[in-house]
Amino acid sequence: MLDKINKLLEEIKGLSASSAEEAEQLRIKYLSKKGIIPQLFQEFKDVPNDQKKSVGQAINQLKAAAQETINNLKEQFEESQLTSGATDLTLPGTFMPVGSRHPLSIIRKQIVDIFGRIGFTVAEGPEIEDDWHVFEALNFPPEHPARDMQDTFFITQDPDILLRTHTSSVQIRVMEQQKPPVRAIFPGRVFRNEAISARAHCIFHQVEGLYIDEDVSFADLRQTLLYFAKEMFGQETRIRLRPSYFPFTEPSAEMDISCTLCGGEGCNICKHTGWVEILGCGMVDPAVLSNCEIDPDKYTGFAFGMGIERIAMLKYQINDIRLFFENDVRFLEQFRAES
Ligand code: 2U9
Repeated sequence: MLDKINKLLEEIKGLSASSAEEAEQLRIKYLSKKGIIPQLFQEFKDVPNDQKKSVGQAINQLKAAAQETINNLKEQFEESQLTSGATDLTLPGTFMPVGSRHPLSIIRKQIVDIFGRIGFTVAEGPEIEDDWHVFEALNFPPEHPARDMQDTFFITQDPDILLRTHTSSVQIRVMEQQKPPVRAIFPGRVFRNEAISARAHCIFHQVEGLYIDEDVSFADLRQTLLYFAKEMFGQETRIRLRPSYFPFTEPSAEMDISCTLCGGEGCNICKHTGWVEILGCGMVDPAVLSNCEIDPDKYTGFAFGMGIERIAMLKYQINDIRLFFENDVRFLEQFRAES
């Protein structure tokens, strides 16, 4: 019996398999219920008592050796399956880079939210416009320089079709369709035929606003814009209005805020004046209301307009407008944490 066991031990040490299936066949042959080794345990009953101890030890050693050898053979195939391209679900997942919002989108959302809290809705309109909605209805005289080829992009031979130079065209469309009260803001992309520099671009983004109802006053304009400035730049922000001129508003003004960097002490951002211009505004010219068939004797309104790039440059201290349009990830990534 011991001879038989030793022979089997040698046989098992020399086992090999070329596939997981072959290894399983070996397990069945040696270790399954009717396999060779369980069979030896049956035969063990007939071994004379004086040999039981040594034969028993030998069978146990044989069984342990068979289990170890066959397990090793099986593992070898499990490993080679992994290296041959099968998916290992226990590996850590692939890193997925998370994108970030564009700074102009962040600022536009902030502006929309600030005005949304005091009842302004949002309206949008086409970028390709006609002369009426961009100039004529807004009281631009026929010879106004903004109508010139130098300033406006015309996209066909037809001088009536052009890229909007401001989102005021959307206000005209809304007023043509909807009678007062109108209280809305108008974010959008606009186009001006300007030389590109650190300060100006031929494409930029505006948010304009319009409030038309009975008894809307310049005081309403001022308080609304003061609220906006404080929400956008901090509660300590002060504003001042300087007289200006636009064809579509009368009276018109430009609004400055106290410098966000030095608080009014004087620095490079405010060119040592303590004030920074952020938007234009005014009371809607009665002629513009008439053009949209709104009775200027019954209704008054205020309007304002600002460049989103300008607000973003001030808030984030960005000194070159071209950065917004280059899509350089080193620039864009810096706004990752913002919503
Ligand atoms: C209607 C009536 C009035 C919109 C206004 C401004 C003043 C203004 C500029 C700011 C910087 C454009 O982006 S910018 O270059 N805008 O100064 N915009 S009042 O007035 C309107 C608009 C529509 C029907």
